[in-house]
Amino acid sequence: MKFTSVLAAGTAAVLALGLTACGSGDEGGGGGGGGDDVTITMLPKNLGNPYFEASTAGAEEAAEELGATVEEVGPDAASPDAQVPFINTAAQQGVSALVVSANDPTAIGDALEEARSAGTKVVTFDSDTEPQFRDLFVNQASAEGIADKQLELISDQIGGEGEIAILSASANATNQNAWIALMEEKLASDYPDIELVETAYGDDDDQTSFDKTAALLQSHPDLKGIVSPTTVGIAAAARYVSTSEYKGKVAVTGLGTPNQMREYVEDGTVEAFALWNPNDLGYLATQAAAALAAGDITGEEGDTFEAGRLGEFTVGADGEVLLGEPYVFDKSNIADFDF
Ligand code: RAM
Repeated sequence: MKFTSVLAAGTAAVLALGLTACGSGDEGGGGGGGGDDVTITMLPKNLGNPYFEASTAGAEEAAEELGATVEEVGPDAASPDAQVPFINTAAQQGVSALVVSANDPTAIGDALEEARSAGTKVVTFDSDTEPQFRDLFVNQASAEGIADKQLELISDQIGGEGEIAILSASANATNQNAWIALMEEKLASDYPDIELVETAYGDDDDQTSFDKTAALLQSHPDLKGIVSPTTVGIAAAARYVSTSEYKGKVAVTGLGTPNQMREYVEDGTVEAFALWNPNDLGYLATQAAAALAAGDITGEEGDTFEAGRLGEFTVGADGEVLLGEPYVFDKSNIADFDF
């Protein structure tokens, strides 16, 4: 069941079912790949981020359905080459597939190449490498869709004019940098009265993001809004603003998880923000990894595979598989979600 179609149904009960109840049963019926000998290493940008905890839960659900095993490993800090030792270990262990959200488009490239030449399939999800380093990229939504949605949100929330800042994740993150580049382009062409005055980096670290929020607000006294395209950043920015003189004056939006943002939506700090379902993203990436490992697909454009409860997916250009489109959360619907 796709997140988008569940949302279209608009039923909280169905949604809860879609998000939580699908882990049980359906053994072996989930998709094409899998089997007892399929081993998958899940490597998020860093550990301790609820977003990746949700994607790993989705990976475990898919692995259980497929009869595969999944192990999550990862660094504490989301720095460019911190994932290299984990990739090397996975290659030495001879795992069937590595599912990785990249902290940098090239820094882990050599390690991934070595893993692939040892026979490990590589699926990037959430944040890609350059395409030559992996077999597939499972993308949460189109970069354009994600960029446009965040600009719509901030523009609505500041009345279409004024200074804004971006509080991003780490400076090299492939996903955030792609979205920011598109937001900059779109701002210039479609939002002439909004000025992006600074982009700061909180490194997907809560305290750093909190401190950078304070610094942005101090350096730009006319700031009307902060767009944070990271679940760690937006939660830290909202926490800072919620107890400050800026509450109700400076808009905070971007990409967040409902569980982390609920209190700030309910107390009026945050009007609306967006995301997709990270659980589904990890589930889909694991299904794709298993299909590659089983030889059901090679990652060529036009390849199709069954992804369990999410249905059939087709590999697009540049080895990309698309989960869906971003979804907006606000006071009217946030109580319906639990992730
Ligand atoms: C953080 C990470 C992740 C990103 C989300 C929106 O959890 O930076 O890569 O996709 O935010």
